[in-house]
Amino acid sequence: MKKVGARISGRSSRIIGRKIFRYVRVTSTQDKAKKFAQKGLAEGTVVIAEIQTQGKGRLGRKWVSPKGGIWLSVILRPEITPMEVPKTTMIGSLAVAKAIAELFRLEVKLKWPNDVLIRHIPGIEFKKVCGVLTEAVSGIGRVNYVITGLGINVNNRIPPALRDAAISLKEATGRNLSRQKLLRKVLEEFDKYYWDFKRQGMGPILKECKALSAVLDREVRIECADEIVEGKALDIDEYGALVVETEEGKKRVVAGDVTIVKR
Ligand code: BT5
Repeated sequence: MKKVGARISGRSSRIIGRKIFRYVRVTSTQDKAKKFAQKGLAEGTVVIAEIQTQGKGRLGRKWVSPKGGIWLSVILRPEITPMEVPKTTMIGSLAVAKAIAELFRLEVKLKWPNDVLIRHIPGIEFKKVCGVLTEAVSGIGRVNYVITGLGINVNNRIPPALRDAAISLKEATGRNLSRQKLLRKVLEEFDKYYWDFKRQGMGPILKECKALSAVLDREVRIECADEIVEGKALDIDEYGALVVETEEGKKRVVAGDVTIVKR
């Protein structure tokens, strides 16, 4: 594992990205960031790599991470309970969605709980451009630290097996993009929303997430760890849970994989 230009600092961020550790190749930026967090490195520290050899999705799934994308993890130390951890996923995905929308004028949506989707032509399907992975280490009733990982397909190639559901920004815009510019914008947005969250809680952030939601008001099928929930997605509550109107009444779902049921 090679470290290049570690500790690039001096940006005007308040928290996120005050220290950035850059690597050419790592197993996963999540693991690097976790080690740094255990050593006591500050909130806002970012670990970024050109290539991940064992990029991680949720539930032990793989995240394809070749050269050309943005693969990064951020150390957060919010004063929250374990139940509130999904809030950090919302903050991270909103930051990416905003950065993409502003820089590239693409239509963006958030697919609960952790995907950012884009489309470049009206009428075609939205596809996944970014996935967010949040891992927390908690003590009794209190979160010790959170590692929020952002995987953004920028100029990287998408393997054929994923092309039905995944897209890169290069494909959507038709050109090679500056990863440095996007990285700066993502960290800036993350910093802004995280700062807002610390000062005012989730209120305004939740409102923005709901406005961009791809699932609200839609008929959904959610595969959870031990059940399948079907019904109409009614709301996202302030803990980041999805509220679904099912045949048996309202259900609150904390995590799962959503399929939007087309009618
Ligand atoms: C996620 O999981 O979407 C979370 C992805 C987080 C990746 C970042 S990169 C930096 C940091 N370091 C890591 O090791 N991870 C984080 P999930 O919702 O479980 O989606 C995983 C599924 O997305 C896979 O099973 C594939 O179907 C699909 N997938 C894999 N690679 C992809 C890619 N590059 N783009 C779009 N979809 C992908």
